[in-house]
Amino acid sequence: MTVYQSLLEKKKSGQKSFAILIDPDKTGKSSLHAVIDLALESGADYFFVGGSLVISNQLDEIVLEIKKQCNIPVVLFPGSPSQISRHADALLYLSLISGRNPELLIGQHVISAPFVKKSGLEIISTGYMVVDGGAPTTVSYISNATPIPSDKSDIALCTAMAGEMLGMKLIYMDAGSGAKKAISEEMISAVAKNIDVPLIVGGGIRDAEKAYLNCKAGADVIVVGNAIEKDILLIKEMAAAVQAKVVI
Ligand code: 1GP
Repeated sequence: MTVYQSLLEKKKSGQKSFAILIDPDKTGKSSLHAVIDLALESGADYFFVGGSLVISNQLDEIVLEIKKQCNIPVVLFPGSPSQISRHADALLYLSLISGRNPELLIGQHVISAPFVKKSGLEIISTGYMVVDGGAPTTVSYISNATPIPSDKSDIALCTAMAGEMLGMKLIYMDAGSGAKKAISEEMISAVAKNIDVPLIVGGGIRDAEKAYLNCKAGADVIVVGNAIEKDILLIKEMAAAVQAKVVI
């Protein structure tokens, strides 16, 4: 089963997913092993690997190490076309639909298309929406694009609807890694009610309660990176919150 098929199956059965974001710059081998052990123990669904800035040369090594240790699918979440490892299972092919920077909407895709196609990776077209996280984040700075204001749920829902109608298979709403303020449940719910494709939500999620509330609001996949880097044991709590039956 492809990664996208697994996402669709889970959505159909109302099952939520928990994705652990691994930033290759911040992850050494020993901490990676500890994260993998906890991910297996807690039933985490995916590893997302990438970041807005990847300075180190460790991407392949990290992906290979995860693949060696477990069967949890590895999904690339690239900040630039250089962040591609053919050893991963799938690639979120991100177009920054919340911004008006043509390079991140289509420009970089054109330049890297032959290379991406040759990688043999499962390519998942993803409408990427950056939402204001209360202060500039790396992604909001690097993308050179204005994030969606955090209280403008109508802009978010129209953007997501447009992305879906353009044929994108996923919508990823992100307040940016380490965001001061995570995306509100109100905005998540407005978007979730208006699209049929799976909805990924991340950025600034620091506790299990917020992970649970985001699922209740309609997120299908919760992505957490920063909080886990600070306290690895959060993996268990977060996974349990995401797996908890959401009562609506
Ligand atoms: C960032 O959505 C991810 O792009 C995860 O954010 O690192 O704040 O959890 P955090």
